[in-house]
Amino acid sequence: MNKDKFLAYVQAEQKVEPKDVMPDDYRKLLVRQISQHAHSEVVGMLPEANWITRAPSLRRKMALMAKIQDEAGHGLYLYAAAETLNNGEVPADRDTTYHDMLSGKAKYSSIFNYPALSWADIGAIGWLVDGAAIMNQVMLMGNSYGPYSRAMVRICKEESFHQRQGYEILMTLCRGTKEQKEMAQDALNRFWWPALMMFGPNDDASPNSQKSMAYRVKRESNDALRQRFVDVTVEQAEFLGLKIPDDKLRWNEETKHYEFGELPWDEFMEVLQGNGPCNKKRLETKRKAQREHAWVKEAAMAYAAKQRLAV
Ligand code: FAQ
Repeated sequence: MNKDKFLAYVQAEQKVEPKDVMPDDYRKLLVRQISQHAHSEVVGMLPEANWITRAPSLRRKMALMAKIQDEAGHGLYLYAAAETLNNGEVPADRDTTYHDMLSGKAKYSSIFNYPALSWADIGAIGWLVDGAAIMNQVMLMGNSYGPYSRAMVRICKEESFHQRQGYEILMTLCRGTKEQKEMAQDALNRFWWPALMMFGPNDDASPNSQKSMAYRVKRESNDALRQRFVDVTVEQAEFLGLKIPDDKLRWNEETKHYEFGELPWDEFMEVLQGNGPCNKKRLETKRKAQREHAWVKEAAMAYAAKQRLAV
């Protein structure tokens, strides 16, 4: 199939499946995005895992553990979806994609390079980080690659629960003591701008967007999704009695959207280059786990091989 025919096919909302013929740059674009998305899910477990032993009650601990376990599952669906694109020329097997993350070659979401310093941060991660992730992922349910699109349907169902558990943590803190409310405000102050940066660079500085939208991988632009996130989140902050840390934030009656200040793009670039507050720590934690738990993988592989021989 030539590229024009392929474009017409996906633009007519037809799904592409693993054995279908597809252009190389479509395959590469998907492997890049799906595997980076998978890395985000598994690195994203780390800031929250830091709070499991310190959750303030058994109920909170159970909900947090369930959420973190869900993120591991999301990573699994996504690595499996990426693997369906492996064709030798464009390597996408799990070991290769995972090692690209461990070596620092492949990216994961910038947001997970920020620390979770207080219990309120766990609320802010659920509310803002999962909230931003859902805004982006609802659009991805309609992407043109079948395995990725189906993985997103399952992931989105679980993300809604994550967002609510975060918002509920903050609601409890905001109705608590003065110190608890201050802790919630401090978490919002630190997570607001990094959450907005999750949507990626502005549209005019986004090198992949045009191709991705033509191939119906991305269905909406970085800026359009960021604007929608701001529009729904400002009102949620008002309900909590918290102030968004942006002096330029105001409702525009004509556009029916909130206007907001310029994002700290220098900080975004630093984080992408590996110089965020936790980049080195996150990668070292994952590398250490890979080294120290290699024997578990080897034992599982040996057991699977033995089972196959027995059949
Ligand atoms: N962080 O040309 P664009 C979650 C990179 S899941 C790091 O606009 P694109 C769940 C981008 O890769 C969160 N890098 O790129 C959870 C590209 O570099 P490359 C993750 C970023 O792909 C919650 C370059 O900048 N979600 O949170 C970021 O068209 C709680 C130029 O950018 C997904 O991955 C960033 N924020 O659009 C888990 C969703 N933004 O690859 C645990 C799927 C951009 O050319 C706890 N991904 N870059 O070297 C996407 O929708 C897209 O890839 C975007 C970026 C929108 C992230």
